[in-house]
Amino acid sequence: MVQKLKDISEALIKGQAPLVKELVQTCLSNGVPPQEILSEGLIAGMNVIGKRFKKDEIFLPEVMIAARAMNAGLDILDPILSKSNIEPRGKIVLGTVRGDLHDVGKNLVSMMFRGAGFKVIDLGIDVPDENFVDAVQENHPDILALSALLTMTLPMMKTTIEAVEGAGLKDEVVIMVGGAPVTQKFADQIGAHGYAPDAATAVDKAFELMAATG
Ligand code: B1M
Repeated sequence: MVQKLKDISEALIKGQAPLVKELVQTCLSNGVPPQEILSEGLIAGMNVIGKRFKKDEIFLPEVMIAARAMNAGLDILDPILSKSNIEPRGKIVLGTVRGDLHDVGKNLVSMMFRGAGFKVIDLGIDVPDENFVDAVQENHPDILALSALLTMTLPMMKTTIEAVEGAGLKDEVVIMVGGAPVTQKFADQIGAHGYAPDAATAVDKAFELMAATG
């Protein structure tokens, strides 16, 4: 079965979604624990993709295709994992801020987070401040992750953080921001706890921030 888990990683790296699906099913039918399939098959494969992407060895299309294959596997494991009460590594509320319709980067970040074992509550695009606040109140996430692609929508990150603060939730959740026009300096200026320039770094940053806040 160890070979089958390696096969899942390989198929994911090659972006073979139907094969990933089939291999995950086979492993489950053979009694491999879903957590093992997730960590040693899917996450192991996605880690390779994340590293290659970071080093510019592969590019966006390969990442998106691999992410789709990852999701094909996750779709099968998701209901089983939640049923068996296996704790996710953390909970993240994620969305693209108000006025911004770009979702490719956010989706990629979401897939990377999911690939690293986080439960992601994805609010979608054009998300008003109050929806972020409601989602934090309802879900008690470890991290609130905001994405923006337009210079014009950057101020919405600030208003969202102010809304979270206004609702008395700023000390309860770590706020992370990212997207092409976002910089570390901007993140500091608006009072975000963390910034990541890309999807692979976003995962590292999420773990770092969670470790720092205990
Ligand atoms: Co728009 N658009 N767009 N667009 N668009 C840009 C962003 C732009 C740079 C193009 C340009 O002019 N060169 C420009 C913004 C300029 C600026 O403000 N500085 C722009 C503009 C102006 C507009 C419109 C205003 C155009 C118009 O209507 N006149 C309009 C605005 C609509 C709106 O949002 N209200 C608009 C519309 C659109 C489409 C709808 C056509 C389409 C979006 C489709 C979709 O998302 N479903 C679109 C697209 C595709 C782009 C470009 C071409 C590509 C964006 C993309 O998907 N990149 C873009 C030009 C470009 O980036 N080259 C452009 C790939 C993606 C993987 O990268 O999103 O950067 P990215 O995500 C990265 C990182 O940023 C980071 O990780 C990701 C992966 O590594 N990241 C995070 C993202 N979120 C993160 C969160 C994190 C951490 C990291 O933590 C929470």
